[in-house]
Amino acid sequence: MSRLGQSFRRLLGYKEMRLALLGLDAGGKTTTLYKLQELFPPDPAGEKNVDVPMVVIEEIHHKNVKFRVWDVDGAKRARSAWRFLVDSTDGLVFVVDSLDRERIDEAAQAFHSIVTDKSLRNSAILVLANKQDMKTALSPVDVCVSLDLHSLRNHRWHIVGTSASTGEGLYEALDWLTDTLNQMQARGLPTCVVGESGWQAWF
Ligand SMILES: Nc1nc2c(ncn2[C@@H]2O[C@H](COP(=O)(O)OP(=O)(O)O)[C@@H](O)[C@H]2O)c(=O)[nH]1
Ligand SMILES: [Mg+2]
Repeated sequence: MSRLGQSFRRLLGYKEMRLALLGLDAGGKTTTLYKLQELFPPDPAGEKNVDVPMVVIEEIHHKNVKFRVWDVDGAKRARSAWRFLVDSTDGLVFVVDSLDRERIDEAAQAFHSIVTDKSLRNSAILVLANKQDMKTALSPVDVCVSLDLHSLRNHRWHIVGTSASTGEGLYEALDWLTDTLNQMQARGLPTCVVGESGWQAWF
């Protein structure tokens, strides 16, 4: 966005939305978070880098939206806590390690157990088939089939092949999310659920 465009945005005011980055450990969540922050830097005055146990929170800006992005621990022992951390989440970004064929079913199971949680019933769902820079990666279509995304009936969802290392796919991914959430809100649809998981919207 041009400087002039940015100044107008500031006058009009940004919307604030929350994203949760979830997925098995080592899929590329933290690498994605910092690549997103490089591509979509936050306002210098914005708050950033809040660390609480299991979560790193960073801000990114795209179009008219300031996103607070929660990078949540994906280790097995931490997954049962995901549902307590997704209060007020407008967009779920589920990062899949497309190289890890052995754990693709485990990723699918983890995905479905969180996506059906009532705290995410209004959220837009973005799946990143990450590590596409590697030749042996499963394609986004393979990941879509493995996660059985077509079975999702009550969510707006999208899948993009990405590389958190190179940034490939991240513009398309964030564009989809920003445009989808803006459209939902313009139609008066809710994009999150507040205060049902027991974890209050502190951040
Ligand atoms: N080749 C490749 N490696 C990646 C990519 N994203 C992450 N990695 C690597 O995968 C490992 C785990 O990444 P990390 O972001 O820590 O995963 P997290 O546990 O989900 O936060 C690290 O060694 C990263 O460098 C990617 O798109 N391509
Ligand atoms: Mg991490």
